[in-house]
Amino acid sequence: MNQEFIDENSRNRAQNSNDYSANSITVLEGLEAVRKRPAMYIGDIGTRGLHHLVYEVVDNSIDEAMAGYCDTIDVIIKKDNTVSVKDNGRGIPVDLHEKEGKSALEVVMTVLHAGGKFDKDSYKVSGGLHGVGVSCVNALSTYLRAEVHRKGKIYFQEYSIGIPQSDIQQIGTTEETGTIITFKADESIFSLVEYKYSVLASRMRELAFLNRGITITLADERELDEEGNAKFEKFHSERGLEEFVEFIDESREKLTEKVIHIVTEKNDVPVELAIQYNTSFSENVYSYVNNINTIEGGTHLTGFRRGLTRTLKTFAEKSGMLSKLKFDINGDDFREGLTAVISVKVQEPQFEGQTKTKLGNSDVSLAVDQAVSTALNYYLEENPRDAKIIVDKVILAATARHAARKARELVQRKTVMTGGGLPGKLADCSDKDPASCEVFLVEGDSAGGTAKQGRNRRFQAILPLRGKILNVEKALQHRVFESEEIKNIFTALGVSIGTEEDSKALNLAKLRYHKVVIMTDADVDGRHINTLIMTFFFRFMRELIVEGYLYIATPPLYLLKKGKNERYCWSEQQRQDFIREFGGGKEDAVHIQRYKGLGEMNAEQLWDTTMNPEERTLRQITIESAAEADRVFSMLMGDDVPPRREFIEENATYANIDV
Ligand code: 0RA
Repeated sequence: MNQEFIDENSRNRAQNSNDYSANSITVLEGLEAVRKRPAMYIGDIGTRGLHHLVYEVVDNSIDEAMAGYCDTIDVIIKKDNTVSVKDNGRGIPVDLHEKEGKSALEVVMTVLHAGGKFDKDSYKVSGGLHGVGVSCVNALSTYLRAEVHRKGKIYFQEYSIGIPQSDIQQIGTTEETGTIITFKADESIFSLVEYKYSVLASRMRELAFLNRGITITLADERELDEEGNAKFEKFHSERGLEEFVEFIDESREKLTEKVIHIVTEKNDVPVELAIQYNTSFSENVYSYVNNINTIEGGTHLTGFRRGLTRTLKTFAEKSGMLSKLKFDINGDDFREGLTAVISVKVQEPQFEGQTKTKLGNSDVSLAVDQAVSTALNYYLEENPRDAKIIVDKVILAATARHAARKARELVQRKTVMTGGGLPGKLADCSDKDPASCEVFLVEGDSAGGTAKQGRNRRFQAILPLRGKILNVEKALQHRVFESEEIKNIFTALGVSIGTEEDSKALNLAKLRYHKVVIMTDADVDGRHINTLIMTFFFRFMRELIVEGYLYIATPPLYLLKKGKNERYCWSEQQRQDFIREFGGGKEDAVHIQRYKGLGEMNAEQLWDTTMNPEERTLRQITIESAAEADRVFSMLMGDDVPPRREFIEENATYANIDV
């Protein structure tokens, strides 16, 4: 940062207003705060935070679209990972902002939380996760250019790390209106400035589904085809969430022909929802508040569940279909094989929870409850055949749950009979204080054996798992509890699922280890197993992730040797570095051992690189990353459709490694 330049700059423009210098200092302090603690504003400075910059800029254009003034947003990733976002809205105002003594554009671009504040007419709902304002993006960019097409004229202003490089300038005339923001993220702040096309594409697709009628395009100029054209996709949805649900369920077999879809407003809360039942056994309900995926749910989700259960139950009782049933039906039974998306717009959302993605506003609950009730009642009346199919499915779910409970009780009784026995395959540790104990879930018996030899048996336990644990997405609940591997996980960890009829709640009171570490091979298969195990924990032991007890071990990819020099490497970069340092840049001058599996390491090596708390790196699984794994998984793995498998291989890293 060039101190002299700022001083000069603010001195020159101080004449505009008496307040100017005071305001300008506040601005600099604000921008500096963002640069000092970027994670506080955008979540983190890794891949996720980097992509949030783009979301933040696009969100502003989406707001303009929601206000009804914009229908097209074009996003371009340029060769050097500069990103540009163009919309055809009204253009950010450029007139003098009296109080601040500078143009409105400059205020929006440089004052924290200034975006949209002075436009009372616009329908603006503030975002929770990304609602930090475009000024944060500006502060974290070495270069940013804002270009405004408005009232026949073209204006622009450029900034560096948030500081204006000159006053706003007029450069020409135009017939169009809109805003173009072009920025280059600061490489001294982000560990890597390289956008992932697939990550941006999923978010743009999601936004198009959530905001019917607008067109979002994404172009990647880093990747040109033979004719020199950039990679390009266009996202547009006329039917909104109805199409979103069809997309999610693309590889599932649907139970009814039509998606149940409603767009409404209840008590001033705009609600849109879409519902479809399929033949699977899993629940896939995604909820959004102001376009933000509320992973932790909240009042809108509670309202949805309550409305769904009550409406279907009343209908089923009235129709007499439940009279033959010998046991009760509970809330979960109405959601087996259910795919739904709920989207609400809330003026002043209260976000709670670990990742601030849980809606707290209590009035939203009733609004969604009423919306689902209206939509369902109408649908059930109009489509009696489908109504019967849905109720039959609910009865099937209740029956299966009953069977599952029996199976579970059998497991628990057996456990008691064998003296509360731990699984035979578990090599337990000697310490008994959960806070200092760890358990490694290890893929395969042979790697399990190595881990047993290598561990510190005082506080490290080993549980070998055989092959791929059950794909819980496809399995019936009682099958899940019949699986040997899964029973072993439950008993080894000392947790149980509520035995009361109505409870899926997890009992963590007797959890035996406060670190549960997934340890698999560092290859595609290993990553796949990681995703499976994470999906299992996300679906059946979510509380354990929320409490921060779940981790992934990171075994090395290579061992490099040159004479007496030996080094483990975890990345291609580290490998190249070693070759340069000790092999004079020649690959064949260095002995390279590639670890395809854990089994190729001996016990001491495994301890040194992966298990020793002094040396190892454990990645903590966050509820966000687990939800992402689950989402990629359940959206794409409903059935093993070959083209989708390819997608998973490509995105496997994104699904698990980005924690
Ligand atoms: C406030 C007022 C007005 C436009 C905008 C904000 C606006 C902001 C962004 C950010 C990206 N694209 C945008 N487009 C518009 C205009 C008020 C008026 O014209 O009366």
